Amino acid sequence: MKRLLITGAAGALGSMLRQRMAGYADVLRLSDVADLGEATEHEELVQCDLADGQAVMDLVKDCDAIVHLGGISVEKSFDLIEAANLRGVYNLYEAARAHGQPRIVFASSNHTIGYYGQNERLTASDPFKPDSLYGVSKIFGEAVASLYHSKFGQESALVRIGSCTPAPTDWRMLSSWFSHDDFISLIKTVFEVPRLGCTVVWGASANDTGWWDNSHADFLGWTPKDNAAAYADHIKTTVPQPDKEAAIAKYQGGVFTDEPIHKP
Ligand code: NAI
Ligand code: 15L
Repeated sequence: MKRLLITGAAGALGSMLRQRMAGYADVLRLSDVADLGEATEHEELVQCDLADGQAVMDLVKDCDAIVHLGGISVEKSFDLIEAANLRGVYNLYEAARAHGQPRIVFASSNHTIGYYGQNERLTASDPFKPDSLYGVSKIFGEAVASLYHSKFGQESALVRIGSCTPAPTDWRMLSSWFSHDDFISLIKTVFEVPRLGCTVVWGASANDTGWWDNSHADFLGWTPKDNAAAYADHIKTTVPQPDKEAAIAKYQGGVFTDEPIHKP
């Protein structure tokens, strides 16, 4: 691959991918509204706001594939979410349409379905149950991806990421954890399979107590390798078990269900 674009490259997952995906493409084009530091030899740095349509149009030019991580990643006021996550994702898909339709990994979220109980098991066909305006914005992103697939043939992976961290750190993450290695192997699979379509993938490792069924996406040939169960003894002996009525123990989206509607 010649040029891979990563948006949100100054963030937690973007910084990880900046390191771990170096060498996957001839050039990594890294973008964020925040400062990205110094470019290495095989990097291009573009500081821009995803809400700026012309800037995003220029950003996507000449890219062969996109990992779209940029945007608000927690619950915030509607104004902030509207600019970065609604307008931002529209700008990205319009730019992709203008520039040869590179494949897109869209970082969706478990907060699209966060109000399901932790005693429920979901498939990709289950209806949305967002737990926040943030979750609603990810549903909007998935809908834009679906529209551009039906209308123009744009291919995307809609990765409903659980909790993508170096290791699980609480009881909920024994089910929602997505290891960095598994995320990277998924991204590579998405860019290498002959046919992607517009496919939802639950972004979770092979956790013993997982909630989400990825069998609809078996055709991708992707299998997560890590399992949060390897950390279960450590978590159960070091992290107090939450009350079963607490949001973090009751809902798949955890504490996001406790969030108010934020005002600017
Ligand atoms: P993060 O908040 O660390 O990174 C997001 C980046 O987007 C930040 O560097 C921020 O400056 C940038 N950004 C925000 N608004 C922008 C705008 N208007 N224009 C350009 N850039 C903007 O989030 P993290 O954890 O790295 O997550 C990356 C993506 O994955 C996010 O879209 C998040 O919603 C999604 N995700 C992450 C999960 C996780 O476990 N880390 C779980 C589910 C989804
Ligand atoms: C997300 O969507 C957030 O971006 C991340 O910060 C975590 O809160 C994650 O979900 C999670 O649910 O653990």
